[in-house]
Amino acid sequence: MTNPYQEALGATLIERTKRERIVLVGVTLPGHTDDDTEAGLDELSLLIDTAGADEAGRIVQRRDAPDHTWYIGKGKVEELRQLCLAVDADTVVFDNELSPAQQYNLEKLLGRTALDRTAVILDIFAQNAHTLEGKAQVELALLRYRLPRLRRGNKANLSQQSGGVGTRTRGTGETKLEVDRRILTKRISRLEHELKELRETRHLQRKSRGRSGLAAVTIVGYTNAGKSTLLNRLTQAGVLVEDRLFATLDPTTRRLSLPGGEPVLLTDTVGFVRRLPHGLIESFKSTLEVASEADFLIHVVDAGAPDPEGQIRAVREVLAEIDADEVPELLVFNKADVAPDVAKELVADHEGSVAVSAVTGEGIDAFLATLADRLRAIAAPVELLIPYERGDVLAAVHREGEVVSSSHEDGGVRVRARLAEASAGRLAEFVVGGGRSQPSVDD
Ligand SMILES: Nc1nc2c(ncn2[C@@H]2O[C@H](COP(=O)(O)OP(=O)(O)OP(=O)(O)O)[C@@H](O)[C@H]2O)c(=O)[nH]1
Ligand SMILES: [Mg+2]
Repeated sequence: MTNPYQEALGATLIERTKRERIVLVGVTLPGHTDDDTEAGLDELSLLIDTAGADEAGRIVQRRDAPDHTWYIGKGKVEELRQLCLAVDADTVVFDNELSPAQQYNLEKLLGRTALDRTAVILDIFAQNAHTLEGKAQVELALLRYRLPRLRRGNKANLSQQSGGVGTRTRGTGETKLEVDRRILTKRISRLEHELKELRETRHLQRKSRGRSGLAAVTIVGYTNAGKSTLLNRLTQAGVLVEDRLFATLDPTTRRLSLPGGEPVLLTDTVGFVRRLPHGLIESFKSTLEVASEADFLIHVVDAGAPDPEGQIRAVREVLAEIDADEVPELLVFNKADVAPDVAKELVADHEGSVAVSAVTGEGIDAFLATLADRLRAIAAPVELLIPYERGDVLAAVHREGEVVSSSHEDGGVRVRARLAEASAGRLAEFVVGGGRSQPSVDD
């Protein structure tokens, strides 16, 4: 049986009839170090393993800019070809994004499939999507990726697969490539339309949930940080947990009772990764809305990962891209059982954060108490007057709390914001009114 994603990705998909052998290619561009490139390739290697293939070797090059034709230099392409022959590799994968033309030129010269990081991530998503909405979102992302890559004589030409379409157009002067483009474009608008309808249904559901008065709390974080494990520990949700990247694609929501507080709706969702393809973010809008429309984010970080701070930055970049960077967040350093010292250091470096182990349960009670406290504070905005030159304070308020309104005055920016007690305490010199004793604006 043909996999629909195989059709969608055509010749660019990783074979799954056997484990492919893949050579990785990394390029160090100005502003980056060779260590950055190696770390990127280590992660790409994990992504490839998750997609069902094996790393057979790697090649790196330092460049001032990508080569227009092959991304790497012509000599390096020859070196790459030799390596592929030596290690018997079927495919090469670049950690950097290849243009459709570069991909084509590389394939011609190497005589092998050339992919980039985006294609690998799309491939994993395609394997892990289970719900109607998840599948539609993945297919849309795949088609958008494939459209500019369609070319004459493609291995998987749509007009051949859909039987007869090519024949019908014979004589109308329309080339097969044009027919393929038309089929893809039509399917893309159909999916966009379906997804729009699904989003609208979801909005209605959210509205009725809003009436129930429960706060919406969403667990976000780098892929494999332990988000699903945490949801399971807190709510016995029974969500699939795996030591794989992007095990979760479709959101799961459960009710959680907090100590001495109102119950909240807790949602586990898709994880993020460095340089998450923009097209994928675009296509996953409806899934990602569980983060941008949440009242509060639990940002789970794997304290045992090679570069937790880099993962935090990567997650915040995606959050900014989906307009979720102003939702208040609580940083939770997970896997404290495997990296207790690092977890302690990270907590010390990030005010208001906590360390837990979702597996052993260590730190979970303190985490729940902090969460309850932060959520109570959400209902109590304070007013701050921040001098214009204190951009750092304004940034901290945005990061640690939720800004309700802001206006410009002679002395600075007047901001009404919901802040946790700890943050409000630390910023006390800028507080001019409001506070926990005042009724909330939503009351
Ligand atoms: N030692 C240890 N392992 C953990 C902890 N939490 C999660 N893990 C492991 O980390 C791996 C990933 O856990 P998940 O809960 O699937 O992570 P996730 O963030 O939901 O990952 P994706 O859905 O793939 O983005 C699994 O092998 C878990 O058993 C923890 O506190 N300690
Ligand atoms: Mg998960």
